[in-house]
Amino acid sequence: MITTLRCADKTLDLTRPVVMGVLNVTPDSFSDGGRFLAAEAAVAHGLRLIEEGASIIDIGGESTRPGAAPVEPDEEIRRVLPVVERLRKAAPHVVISVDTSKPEVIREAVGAGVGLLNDVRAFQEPGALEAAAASGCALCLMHMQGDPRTMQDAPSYVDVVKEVKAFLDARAQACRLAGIPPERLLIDPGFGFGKTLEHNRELLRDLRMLAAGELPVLVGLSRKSFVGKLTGRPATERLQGSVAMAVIAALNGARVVRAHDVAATVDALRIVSWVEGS
Ligand code: 7PJ
Repeated sequence: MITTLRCADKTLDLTRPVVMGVLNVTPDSFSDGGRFLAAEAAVAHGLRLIEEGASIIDIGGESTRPGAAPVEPDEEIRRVLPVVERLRKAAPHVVISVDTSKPEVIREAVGAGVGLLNDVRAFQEPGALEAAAASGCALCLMHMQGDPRTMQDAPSYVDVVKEVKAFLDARAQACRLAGIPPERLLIDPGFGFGKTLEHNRELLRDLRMLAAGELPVLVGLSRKSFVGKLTGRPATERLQGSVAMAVIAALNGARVVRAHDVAATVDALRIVSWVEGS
């Protein structure tokens, strides 16, 4: 397995599982007295996540929650870029990631110095793969069935683990053909993206089927609705359930865990590293 991820001017050691902290910059997350204050508040939160032990900060300007509406590229750039620029200055050692599918946003983010491009559509939008290939950034390839507006209507698979793996293999191959070496790739089964509770269960239980390959696996389980279904808790009270999910994923080979509650997740992953003897 590849244990050193190349992220433009930085590298990330994945011999032990690390945490990617979630930093949403959608209007509902840091909305208050205007764009400048919103960006400052987002940067302050990002710095807190870094203090808590996040190795990567994932900045997202377009909600991909089930039913979410799309955002124009210019608007997404206005939300994300000031936060990328300020955070890079304030914390130059941390890998900054941007959660986007749009080539325009990718190019701006690369220019501002991000190290990782995280795309829930796995760089299938026109021009996205070319924009990503032209950077030195790492890419996270995620599986999704359908699109965020309708993906939870009726997800359907014959064999979810096989189908997700085949999709990720095909996207990794497309990346290689575009000149992106495997040292720049992460794969992600896309928990909750066009998946029923049972599909999520199979993917988590059989995560080794993905993690046994050469590419490191990233998982996003934090606060998702299936954690709510299992625990009966609203999004703000899903820390314990999310940490339990993170531990299972890490024991099954995940190398990057995307999380809102960074401090708790970092502690839990330390325990996993300890029991695995690394
Ligand atoms: C994921 C993501 C995920 C990756 C979101 C949420 C929805 N990126 N972006 N994997 N989820 N790579 O956090 O509830 O699972 S947004």
